[in-house]
Amino acid sequence: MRNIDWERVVEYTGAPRRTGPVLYWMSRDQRTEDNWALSYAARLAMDAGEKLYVAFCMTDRVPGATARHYGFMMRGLAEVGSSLLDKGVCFRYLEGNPPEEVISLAHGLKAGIIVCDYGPLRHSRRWRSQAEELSEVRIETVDAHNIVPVTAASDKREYGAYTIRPKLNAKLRDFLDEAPGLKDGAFMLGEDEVAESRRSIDRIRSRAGEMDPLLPEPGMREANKLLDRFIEGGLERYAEANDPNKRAQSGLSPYFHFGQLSPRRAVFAAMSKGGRGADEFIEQAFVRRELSENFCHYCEGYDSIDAFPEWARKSLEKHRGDARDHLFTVEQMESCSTHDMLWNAAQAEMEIKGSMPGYLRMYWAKKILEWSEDAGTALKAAIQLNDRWSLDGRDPNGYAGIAWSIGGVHDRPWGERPVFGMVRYMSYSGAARKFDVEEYVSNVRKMIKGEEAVNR
Ligand code: FO1
Repeated sequence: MRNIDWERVVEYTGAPRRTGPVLYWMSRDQRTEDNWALSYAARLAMDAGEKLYVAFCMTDRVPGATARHYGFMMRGLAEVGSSLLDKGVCFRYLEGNPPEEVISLAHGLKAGIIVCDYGPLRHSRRWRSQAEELSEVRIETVDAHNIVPVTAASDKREYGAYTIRPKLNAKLRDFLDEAPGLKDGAFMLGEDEVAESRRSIDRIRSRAGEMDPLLPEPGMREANKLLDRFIEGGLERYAEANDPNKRAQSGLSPYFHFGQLSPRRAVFAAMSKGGRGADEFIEQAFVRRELSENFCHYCEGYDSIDAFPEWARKSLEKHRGDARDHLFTVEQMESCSTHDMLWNAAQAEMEIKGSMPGYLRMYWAKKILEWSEDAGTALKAAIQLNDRWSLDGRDPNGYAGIAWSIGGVHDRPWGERPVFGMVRYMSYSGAARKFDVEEYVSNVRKMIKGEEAVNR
């Protein structure tokens, strides 16, 4: 493997590496293809003539996650387990507090090193630091999610897409290689390890529960099929993704979020195809996504108003006392019962399908600012609704998108106005100038009827 992968090791503990099997603690990048953490762990094991184990620990304490999220994730994990079994790698499914369960497995296996995949969010960081306290086994964390590893892209918090874009593009070629797959036969499993893997896969399947027919089909295979369809038929329409009625979204973000598809593979496919829509998709799936990663990596308060730029925080504070035409609680918003039928439709679509068109995400969050007593309350409400109802909730993309909408993160000051101050304003009439609002609302109404029909 090229020495470039060393730059993908974004964190490691001081403990020296010892002999013994290699344990890949899978969490964010739940796939066996194009996964640098898996490739790195496999390389360490092969070079040392040691076994490779992959463990995933399920915890029901991930903030705001619901049965829909677990159902989508667990189905994808069952596919991961089977794929690892085919490649002679033992897969262990654990349940409980991840650091404790993984460390006790590592000690049981006498692992010489633990490889993690990198996630910038608070709970992922906490798991890794707890693991380090619980064990003296060396832990190395690989950035398998970003094309340009987050610490290689920039060593500081970036102001916006315009500052990080040149840095990302300058390194894109260096990091565009596909992560080497596991060669068949590279690893062999004993009888008992095969049985162990099968037991793990069965337990995952039993916990996955019923599949919600309105949600996309999860898993690596499905993700790759969707990517192929999108690149072949949807990419050129992506240029009009701002019109919700064009249904031009890629639909890939839940697969990115759960790591079932590597963003690199999607961006590389768009670059290879080129033409209309390719640049817009690359901007979203590469530049905007890795800007949000930079935001969560360097800004601990990625879900608080502390993350807002000074101009926005001051301006929102100055207009904190402005009269609001409407005030809604999270419950009222969740029941899609505001006065704004476009907003209600977007919220309803997210509750039914687990996603809403990209343009409406910005409108949706900005209206929450307009209808909340202050920016802090609005931020909390938007994050709560997004984490609960969006299939790709709890993702750096979501936190950065909401902080952009409500607190001007990665944006610039606009003309001062009530409530918003100098944070960019979006209006219903502005939306109506961009697309046929009536058409979008009536399509969502049909979706709701359809849903009622399904759930009858
Ligand atoms: N990762 C895990 O290692 N174990 C889990 O039980 C788990 C549940 C989960 C539920 C919803 C969701 O959106 C993500 C979930 N993840 C889980 C993934 C993990 O939280 C991600 O790696 C981070 O959110 C990304 O930084």
